[in-house]
Amino acid sequence: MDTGTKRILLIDDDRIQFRLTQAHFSNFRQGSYTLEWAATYEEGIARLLSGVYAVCLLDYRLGERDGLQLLREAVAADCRTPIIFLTAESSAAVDIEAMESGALDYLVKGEINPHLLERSLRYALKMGETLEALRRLATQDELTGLLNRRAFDRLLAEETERARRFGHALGIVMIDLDHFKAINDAHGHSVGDAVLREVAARIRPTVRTVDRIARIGGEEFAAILLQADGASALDAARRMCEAVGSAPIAAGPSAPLAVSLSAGSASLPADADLGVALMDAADRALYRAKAAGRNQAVRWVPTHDAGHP
Ligand code: GH3
Ligand code: MG
Ligand code: MG
Repeated sequence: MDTGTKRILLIDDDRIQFRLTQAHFSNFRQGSYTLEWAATYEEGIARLLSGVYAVCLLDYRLGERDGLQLLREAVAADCRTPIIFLTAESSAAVDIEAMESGALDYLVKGEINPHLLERSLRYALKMGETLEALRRLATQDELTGLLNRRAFDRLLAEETERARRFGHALGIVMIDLDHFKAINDAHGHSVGDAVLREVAARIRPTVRTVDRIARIGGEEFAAILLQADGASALDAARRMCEAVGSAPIAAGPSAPLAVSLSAGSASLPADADLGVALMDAADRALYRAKAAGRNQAVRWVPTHDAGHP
């Protein structure tokens, strides 16, 4: 756990509450925290979503708008900062609503003392870490650290929808390692695993940080490329081929292994209208790459399978 000073954000339209909270902070017994203050809804949400705060203390009353609204907006924006909700008086209805909307804890303002506040901060921090670890477990491929199949499917559905709504292009690349079974057979499963890890490490830097790469099967990978049309998706597929095929992989006691991959690319809206159809188009292009001799990238062209739906 990080032991450095933690930045805590207070979103509250009341300066007195800020002073009071600051005074509580100076009475903490352990842990090093600094308190920062946002007095309005707009400033609060912007600073919260910046992601630099360890915990956010969010007041129910925020001028014209209320903290529940801000809480829901933050959660909808995938905010990862733990939020502790502050209510003016013991009001069970608001407390319950806050917890159900995504707050990790709540404090009743009149009852707050340094001990209670410190305890709640520590609890929110711990709970936030646990949630983050669970999130990682649910979305990450353990072997390579890439996204897993489940996360990939969800992202693809979301990004397809977004691309359609905003009229953006969306590229996809499907990858399958060439003759991977032979590597396993000749060198063993653990060398195969080491190869898979190195392949992941090599293809990750070939795309931008906004693009997402997943291991969607044993020796199969896929990439979602934001705002990439057919030509740039093919470019990315070629870079991945090159990154893996251009230098042998040292994955065990024997000499470095020559590894290659085949890739198929497709893009929205040119080649498909739905994520599933997009994957299917790229898969067919991948099949063409295999049939054409492997170690290459092929872009989906509809005429390829004309007459063979
Ligand atoms: P092709 O060029 O036609 O794709 O040939 P291939 O041998 O790669 O194709 P195939 O699908 O027949 O074999 C894939 C092999 O990948 C089978 C399996 O032994 C291996 N494999 C699948 N998942 C894993 C894994 O997690 N670790 C290791 N080491 N091997 C795996
Ligand atoms: Mg395969
Ligand atoms: Mg294969």
